[in-house]
Amino acid sequence: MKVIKVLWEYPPEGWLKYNTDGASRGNPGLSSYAFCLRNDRGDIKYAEGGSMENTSNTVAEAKAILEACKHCKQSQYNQIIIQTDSMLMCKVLKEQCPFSKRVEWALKIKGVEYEYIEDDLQNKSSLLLQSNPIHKAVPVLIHNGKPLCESSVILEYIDETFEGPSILPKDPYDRALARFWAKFFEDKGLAIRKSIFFKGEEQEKGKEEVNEMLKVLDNELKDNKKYFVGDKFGFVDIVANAAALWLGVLEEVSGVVLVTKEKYPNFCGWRDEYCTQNKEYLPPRDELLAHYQVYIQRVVASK
Ligand SMILES: N[C@@H](CCC(=O)N[C@@H](CS)C(=O)NCC(=O)O)C(=O)O
Repeated sequence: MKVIKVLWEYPPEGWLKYNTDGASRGNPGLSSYAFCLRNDRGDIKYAEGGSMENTSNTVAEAKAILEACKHCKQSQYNQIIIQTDSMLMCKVLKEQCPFSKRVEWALKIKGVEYEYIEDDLQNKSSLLLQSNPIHKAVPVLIHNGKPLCESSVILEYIDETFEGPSILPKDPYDRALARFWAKFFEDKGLAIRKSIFFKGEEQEKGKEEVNEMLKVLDNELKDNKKYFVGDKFGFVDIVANAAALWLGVLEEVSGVVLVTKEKYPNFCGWRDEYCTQNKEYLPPRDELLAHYQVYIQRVVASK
């Protein structure tokens, strides 16, 4: 038997750390949750635990995190780290922004080493607010100490700044076409959100617009066309990540049906191929599903 020792690490100076755990005897079975809070010297400041009705291990892990968050909010702490041993809960809580994934994708194509800093969009960091004061959104690329915002702008910057395979086509006409299609995808973002997260008339309008988008794409992708511009993977294909993967996941978690093989066979064929060919640059579908199952509940609860 191989034993790997995992050492508990002190939080940085001035920070507090919650360690949470949940367990069930059987799945589902009698369950319990617990968490404890330590300061930067490792002293225990608070600990709590409780039993739960018959439930699963994951629900018990989630409850432990939730109770730690409630305690943190009541105590008005703001420099805190929550550590869980549940891989699934880490995946569920991890940010899964398609726009940020585009930037990481481009950096990987160019072979650029980078540091990824995740932000809490419910409680945005001062780094994010200072770097993107206009939109207050991720992604932001900080290069040579200077911030850049908007994923497609960042992709063009990466292409022009770093050596490696080109992302935009070399030919000016193809470059213009690439920008046209990238804008097309960007302009449909709000309609996708409306069709999934809104209700009533706004949702119907969103669905109509998404259907128009799918009709256009289905026509564009006829004859087994693989790439949007020319015969090489590039800029538009990276920007198309949300339509290729996120859209289907959002449909599944919301129950809203927009894409069917009968209506959009070319789009579906392209999408399947895209997800297989670009696996290494896309998050696993089950992780996205787990994330958006929780996300959609938060959106519904906030309305
Ligand atoms: N057009 C922007 C969209 C960026 C965007 O919407 N990011 C989302 C996360 S996926 C965000 O940070 N939203 C801000 C918020 O939730 O307050 C881009 O392409 O970079």
